[in-house]
Amino acid sequence: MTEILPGRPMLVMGILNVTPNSFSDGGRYLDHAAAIAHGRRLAADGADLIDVGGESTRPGAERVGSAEEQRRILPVLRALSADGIRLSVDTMNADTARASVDAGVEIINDVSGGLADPQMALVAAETGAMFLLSHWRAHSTEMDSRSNYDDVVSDVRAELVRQLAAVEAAGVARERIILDPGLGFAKASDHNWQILSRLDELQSIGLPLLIGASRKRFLGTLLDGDATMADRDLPTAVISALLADAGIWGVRVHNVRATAVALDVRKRLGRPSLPRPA
Ligand code: PMM
Repeated sequence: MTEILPGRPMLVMGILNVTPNSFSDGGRYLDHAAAIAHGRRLAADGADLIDVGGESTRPGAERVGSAEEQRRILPVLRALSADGIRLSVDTMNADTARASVDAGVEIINDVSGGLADPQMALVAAETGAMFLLSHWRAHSTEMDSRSNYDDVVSDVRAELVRQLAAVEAAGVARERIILDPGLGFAKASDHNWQILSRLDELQSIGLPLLIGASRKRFLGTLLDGDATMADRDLPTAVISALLADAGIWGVRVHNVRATAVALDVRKRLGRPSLPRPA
């Protein structure tokens, strides 16, 4: 586990949503065999770690129960883990997080930052998994109405610091926590751009940052109205390269190949090299 501890080079997390309704890949990998095959492809494309989720958090999405969530993801996690592929789980349910760690997961990626399930921080503490703590205000059915900020960066920072304290108080070691501003979660388009342009204010908290910009709605504002989801991979990859320059710990992306190429371009330009985590 030490290879992905904070302070290491930028990590590329590949996204695998085993859901019928995720905004960009919903329904494509609901079948276990298709999901496992895609996970293997992402790893071959250069993902350091695959983030597997069984519940969509797209705006408006309804919750699924943790039993169904686990039915979707556990066989996929077990198969990828048996291949030696490193894993995180994208879940807001503590029992799913625990079962996923048992299946070989190293990072609990809770987009609610421990707010949705009061047991989550305790499970993170007990299992010793790393905890990816995102800024979050409300579930998908109401998050769009919660995007009111005085100053989005200061407010997100303050709320992250507050939740960080709560998670630490539950016993999660600070050195096992990674922060994420939660792009698209209770954020209007311009909020996401402001966060990306002022990441140093979040880095000053002193913990590693992971950014999930991939294919999100705000990138669509750069593109023609008839642009496809895949068209958002270009701005996503550009952002990945710029984030590497900014010293960001990791990115969560759908198109791993595009981000890997962007990082290679950076390297050819002589920017400080980014050896991949082992
Ligand atoms: N975004 C989504 C899901 N999980 N996890 C983290 N840590 N950060 C994110 O920005 C994030 C996430 C929504 O995107 P998806 O439906 O494409 O997975």
